Amino acid sequence: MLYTKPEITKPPRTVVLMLTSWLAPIVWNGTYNSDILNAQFHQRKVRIGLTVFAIKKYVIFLKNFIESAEKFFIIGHKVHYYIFTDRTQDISKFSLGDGRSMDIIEVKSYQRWQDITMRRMEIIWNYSLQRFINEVDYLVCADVDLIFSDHVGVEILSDVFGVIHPGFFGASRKEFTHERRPQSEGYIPFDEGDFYYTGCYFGGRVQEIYKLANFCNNAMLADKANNIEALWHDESYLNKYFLHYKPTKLLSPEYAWNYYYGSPTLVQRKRLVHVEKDFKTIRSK
Ligand code: UD2
Repeated sequence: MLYTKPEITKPPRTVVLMLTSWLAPIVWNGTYNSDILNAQFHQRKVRIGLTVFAIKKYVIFLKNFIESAEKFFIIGHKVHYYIFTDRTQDISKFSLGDGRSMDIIEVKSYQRWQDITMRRMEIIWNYSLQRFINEVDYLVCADVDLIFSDHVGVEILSDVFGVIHPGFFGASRKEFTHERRPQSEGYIPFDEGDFYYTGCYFGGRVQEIYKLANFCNNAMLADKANNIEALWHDESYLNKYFLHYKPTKLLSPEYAWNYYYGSPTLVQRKRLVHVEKDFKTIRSK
């Protein structure tokens, strides 16, 4: 395979951080070569599971999510979709590309939207042992109200990856909306924290996601027992996990963009973008 030799004195991007202080790469456009990565991952014949929850009215987002994933998500590798829903009858048939498959798994719903979003961790943890570990090598876990709008490939894969939240990549620690009450398991003091990670997208090897989901679920249950709920629910517990168990790769906000934050030049591509939603309607019964 022919490609340009890497040059020690010529980093591909100079205006963005490409490596954390614990030596995890931060993935930005222009910093990697997809051909090399694809060849490496093909040699290992990796299988990737993509989990997504579409509970109650959120089923309306599923069609665009899957159809866009079929265009852009880890094309050319084995991908298995795990759709968790309480409305199996409302899920239409999808036509999937070669090497791609899908399971629709019925789960119960919760009354409060906060419980729906938080309980995803319990289900991911449970299924990691029951199924995922036997079926896929990596898991990617995403919100359903997202659309893939550009290439998302194997460059995202690592032992455990998190995504820098689009609203906070230039923010100070103080501005991070971490949980600040010491009574909560999600608590992060003002002088700690590396990045603010989005709750809408994370992944890694199944064994690692098992640990991550177990931590977040236990933190949520402990808080529930104490009658407290972290400010941003699963996102707060995820941020706490990543503070102590640092991700081995970080994805730049290209990988979870929200046009609410405009279109800064640093973010050259918007690969996965948020769908605008009317919170009141979509979260009502
Ligand atoms: C943020 C996070 C989200 C989660 C949540 C917790 C971002 C972009 N997303 O999103 O990951 O941490 O905050 O407060 O930062 N869902 C259903 N049915 C429901 C409710 C939720 O299926 O009735 C699922 C669905 O996959 C949805 C996800 O849970 O995408 C998160 O819920 P949300 O999109 O309403 O949360 P949001 O936008 O506040």
